[in-house]
Amino acid sequence: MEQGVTNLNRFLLEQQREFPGATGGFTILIESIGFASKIISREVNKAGIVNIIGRAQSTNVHGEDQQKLDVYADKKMIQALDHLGKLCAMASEENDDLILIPSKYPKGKYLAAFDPLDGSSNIDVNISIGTIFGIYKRKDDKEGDGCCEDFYQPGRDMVAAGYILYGSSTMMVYSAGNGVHGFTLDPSVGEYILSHPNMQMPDRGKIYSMNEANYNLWDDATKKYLSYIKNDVDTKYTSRYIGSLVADFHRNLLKGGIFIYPEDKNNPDGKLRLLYECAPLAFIAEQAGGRAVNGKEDILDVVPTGLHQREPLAIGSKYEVDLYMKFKRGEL
Ligand code: P6P
Repeated sequence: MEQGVTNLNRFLLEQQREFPGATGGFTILIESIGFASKIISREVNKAGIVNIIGRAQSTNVHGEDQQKLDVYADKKMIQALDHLGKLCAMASEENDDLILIPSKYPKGKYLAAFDPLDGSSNIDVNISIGTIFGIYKRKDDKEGDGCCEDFYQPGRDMVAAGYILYGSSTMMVYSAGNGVHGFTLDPSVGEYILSHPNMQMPDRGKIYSMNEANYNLWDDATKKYLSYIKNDVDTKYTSRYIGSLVADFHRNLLKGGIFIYPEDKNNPDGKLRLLYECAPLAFIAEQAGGRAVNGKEDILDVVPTGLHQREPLAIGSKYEVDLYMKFKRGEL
């Protein structure tokens, strides 16, 4: 009998069978993130219309007041995850403090960190944006509420990470440490369909993504690296910079290349957040054969000391990232 298409649920169940001890908790978590992303995708895709015709009413059918899309996305992620009994805490770019699980719900051993809608300032100009997530497991065997310190573990210890790209199509890309897999949303049935199994980042690329407006703020090593890349006449690099991290990363994952948001004179730790932006994408990059560094060490070896810690990021094809590290170490 022909197998037919593989949707996210089927893929997760097949993956789960490869882990005999699996309880299915992780599967429910990823499924639920998938559900939240479908709701977010629907809102993102009608944002333009809302701006044109305005909302029919000031509140939606659930009585929710009109909100900024990133606040809306944050609420949908929390609502999709807080009752599952799999999490003991969440951390979100939209919430300064740790998000605890309401007392009426059971708690679990996982921790979820996410940027619910990265690049939301691009919505007004109809540029792709994304949700980024990382799933950690509490290190101790404590029960009950998690705490900030439970998140202070190297990204290498994540149990899963991924993103949803709200672009020309909506795609979920995730890894649970067993390769990187991409699913494209079929809106006609509301299912994520496996479209990119075992994604591999090209060893080297022809694309660099950097906001060169910050050039004068960068250190000499970064300036020398960019000059080297630009003068590589054999490769003939091209510049692509969308200003939306998930979109820039996703393109480089498929085509090869490097994205760099380095530290600069005004931002000694760069702009991007370690816990729910750099680390989850670094997890994906390494699983796909690429690399991610902060200019000194691999992103996945950095232990956070705060939920919203910023970190310089250079991420993409191994060749371009290794070369960047040679410049940052003064070897070139
Ligand atoms: P800049 C979007 O605001 C974001 O957080 C990332 O998605 C994006 O890569 C970066 O900031 C762009 O920052 O300073 O170049 O506009």
